[in-house]
Amino acid sequence: MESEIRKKLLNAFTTHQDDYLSGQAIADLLGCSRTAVWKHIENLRKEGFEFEAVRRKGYRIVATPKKVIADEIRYGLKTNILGSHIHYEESVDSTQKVAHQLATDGACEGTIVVAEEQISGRGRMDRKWISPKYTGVWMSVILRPQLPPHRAPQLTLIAAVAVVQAIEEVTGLTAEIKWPNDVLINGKKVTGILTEMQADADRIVSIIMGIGINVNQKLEDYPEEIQPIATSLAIEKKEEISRAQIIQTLLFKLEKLYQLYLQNGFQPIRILWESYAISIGKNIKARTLSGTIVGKAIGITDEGILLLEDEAGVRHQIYSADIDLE
Ligand code: BT5
Repeated sequence: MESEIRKKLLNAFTTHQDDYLSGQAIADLLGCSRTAVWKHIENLRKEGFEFEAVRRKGYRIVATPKKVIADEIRYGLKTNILGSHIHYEESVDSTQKVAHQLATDGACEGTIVVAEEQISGRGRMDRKWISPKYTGVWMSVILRPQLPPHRAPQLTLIAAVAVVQAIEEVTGLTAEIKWPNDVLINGKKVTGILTEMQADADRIVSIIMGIGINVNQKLEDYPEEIQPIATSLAIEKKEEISRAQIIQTLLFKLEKLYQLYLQNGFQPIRILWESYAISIGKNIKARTLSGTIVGKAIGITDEGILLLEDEAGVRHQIYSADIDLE
């Protein structure tokens, strides 16, 4: 369907959500015949919109598509770079895998990969990320910062700040960050971030920033073992949330923070990150590959590394770990 007509039609329905719109009113609005109106409505039905049609009253939208079609993300997207290319898939192994391939093939900065479902969604260290169909934001963003590889972990922290801000703006819910890559609401995980990179010895070639946000899952949609630790925006807010709106707001926040970071370095991000972090100032247990360290989380360094002070007052720099709050 021509995009202008589609936009006008959807606008008319969303501004008259509880009323019926007569075929004639729509025809007048679009400047077309009533037969053409019927055709446009049929096209929207094919996209997954559901209408109730009542004689002498007209049409009313009763359900919007479950899909986050690329168009829905594009309209109203206020970014310059992020989302300039949207690669949309119904089902993938992992959006990370698709994005890696696109990046290798030369995809430009800001290209995003969004899927309705991931069959083998990935967490860190080969763990699984549960990504059921039509429920969450399963997205990978390709970035090409001109930076040395050791700065890549900072990008995970930027993503976490952007997620917290986007969740807050769209839903009003307060989310918190657990170092390095978890976003929690009421102590349960609502988002995981996986930052991977392609790099030469001295510079980043591309960053593949994977973000998984649980949006409309119900608790029973999760396998039993993660039910105690996972939540979704809909569970917390007690209403369905638009995934397209989450993506748009997230990309907007992410772009702003990314530009701030490229211009002014990590310091301003660090301050924001620490203001949203739950673990800072608390006693934590850091499970690293080389052992477990218990102590107080002091903050993060300008590199984005976690600083932990043990009982003897010795400071440890934690590069990679799973954190338990004591
Ligand atoms: C993460 O790993 O939290 C990173 C998750 C990144 C997912 C995104 S989605 C788009 C892109 N494409 C991908 O394939 N991945 C990225 P980690 O910190 O290792 O946490 C993984 C652990 O979180 C699992 O072992 C489970 O315990 C738990 N988990 C799995 N699925 C979950 C979900 N949907 N919600 C909450 N917790 C989950």
